[in-house]
Amino acid sequence: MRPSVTLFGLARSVYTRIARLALEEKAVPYLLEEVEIFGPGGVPADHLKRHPFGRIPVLLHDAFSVYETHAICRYIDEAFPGPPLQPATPEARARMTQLIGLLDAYAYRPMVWGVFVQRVGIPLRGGVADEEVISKALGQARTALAAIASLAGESPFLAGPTLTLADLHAYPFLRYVALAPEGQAAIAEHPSLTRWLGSLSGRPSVRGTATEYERSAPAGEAS
Ligand SMILES: N[C@@H](CCC(=O)N[C@@H](CS)C(=O)NCC(=O)O)C(=O)O
Repeated sequence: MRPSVTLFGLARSVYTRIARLALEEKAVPYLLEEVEIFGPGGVPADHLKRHPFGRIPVLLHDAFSVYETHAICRYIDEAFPGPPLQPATPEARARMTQLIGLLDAYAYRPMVWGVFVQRVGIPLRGGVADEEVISKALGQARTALAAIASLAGESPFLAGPTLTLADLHAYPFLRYVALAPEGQAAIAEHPSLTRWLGSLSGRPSVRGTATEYERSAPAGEAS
């Protein structure tokens, strides 16, 4: 039987993975329907009906449709049983939301497009990385990494003692940035982030959503 939840996205997309991590952590059965928005034809017309900005992911639960990843993840957490993914105290909740806002506003573009796509994605397709883009993005990524490390302190998870949506939002970005040698080095400047990345890497949700890029990474890299 088809599950009541469909996630429209791409397995290799960081934002799709964030939503998948929330679904997996809550053990919600779902179907991932791949929508190739980066193809030569651009965003498929039927996807623009789901998402007016042509982005991924979009979640459909029965007749309820929602886009914007943080909204999707909060919905998953609140609509389904399973371990809560949002902390109880106002302070920890604010910290979680602050981290997610920071990741969206200041980390996604430099980490994913500036460092990962340039250093890993483009060469894999036979292209040549733009070193100027990488160098500028790396500076911005370092600022974001320092801010995340400072907010998390020595907590086992980014917003405190338990796993929250902030961890699920950060992992795909940091995992991709770590696939670039200079990204890995920037993360290594923060031992607490290296430990956090390593501990999340062992979770079944993370292993079950590993992307093609991680699977082809040399053993031991950015584990
Ligand atoms: N604000 C959106 C961002 C989603 C997003 O940018 N997704 C990427 C894929 S990881 C995308 O659709 N990129 C297409 C583009 O940049 O045109 C959200 O939170 O869902």
